[in-house]
Amino acid sequence: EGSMGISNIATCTAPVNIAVIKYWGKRNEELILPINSSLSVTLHQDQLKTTTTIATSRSFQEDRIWLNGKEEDINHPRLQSCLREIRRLARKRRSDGDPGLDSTGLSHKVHICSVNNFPTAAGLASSAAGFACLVHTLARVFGIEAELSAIARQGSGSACRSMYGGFVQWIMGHQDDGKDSLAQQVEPETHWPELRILVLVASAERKPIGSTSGMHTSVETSCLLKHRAEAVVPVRMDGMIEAVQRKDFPAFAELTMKDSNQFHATCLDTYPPIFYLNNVSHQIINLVHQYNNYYGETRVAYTFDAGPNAVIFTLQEHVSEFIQVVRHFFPPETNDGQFIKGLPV
Ligand code: 2P0
Repeated sequence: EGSMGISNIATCTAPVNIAVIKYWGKRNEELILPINSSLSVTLHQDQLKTTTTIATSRSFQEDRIWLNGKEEDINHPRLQSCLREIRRLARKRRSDGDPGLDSTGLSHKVHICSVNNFPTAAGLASSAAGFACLVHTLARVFGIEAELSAIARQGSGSACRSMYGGFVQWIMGHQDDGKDSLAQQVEPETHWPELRILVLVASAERKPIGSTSGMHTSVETSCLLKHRAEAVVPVRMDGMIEAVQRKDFPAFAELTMKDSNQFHATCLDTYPPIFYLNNVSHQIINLVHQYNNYYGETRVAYTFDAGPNAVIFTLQEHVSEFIQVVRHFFPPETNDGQFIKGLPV
């Protein structure tokens, strides 16, 4: 550590999470407080993930950030929220008498460098892994050990769920200050080792309507969304937690598909309507139902976020057969619906 040197540096990774009970709609846009709770599965660290390195130094003149090698605007309001909240915790820790930080560390500027190992903005939850990783790495650099999901939430709602592994719920909370709007692990990553996730890429294009503005319009215009948040999701959250705890695949799968379908129905109910699914997505939905129907049991489930790419849940014993079926109906050379990756959860 010299006068021009790095005073502190940390590198962390955070994985993408896939929601099986969807978050769509905010009651407070600044604090990012949702209108309903949600539940997701966090992937393993070595799969779709963000890696972030953060350094602090007294020689840094200002806070700066690079995303996938390109410098971006540090004044992004949500980025500023995360930086402000972490520095607030660090100051509090020092004023509480913890010697974890030297007296100058707090005034040091940060340089942030973040990379994804998957294409951004193809509806594969890059902001979730990105903000989870940012907040976790900042906490490392500033020596903070606290509940961080409420800070990650202020970067991107779904990011709070990537702060934990395994099966995670984001409890919507009821307070106006958002202190009770937190992520909580339902079961750890070791709980259901047979569960598998596949991603079927129907299009790698950037989605036409981002989640933040899409859900804003839905809250303003969709009465189906209001009904969903008030009457449907609370019941589904209980059912999903029970299905996960019992490792009941058919119950888990049915709720997952119904919730994906209802989310996309609320997009259609939005005015003007939002279309995230394409023809390939619809064909995959049909294929999954025909496959399950053929066996007379629910072996495979789909879910779609704010884009046309399918995320498939199944059990290890059915993975290779289902991939063969997908390859048969979507041969890579004749169709843009190409299979990319089989991911153990
Ligand atoms: C989810 N999605 O639960 C849902 C399902 C997309 C569809 O969370 O405005 O990027 O940053 O809070 O978290 C995408 O929304 O939105 C999302 P902001 P976010 O995964």
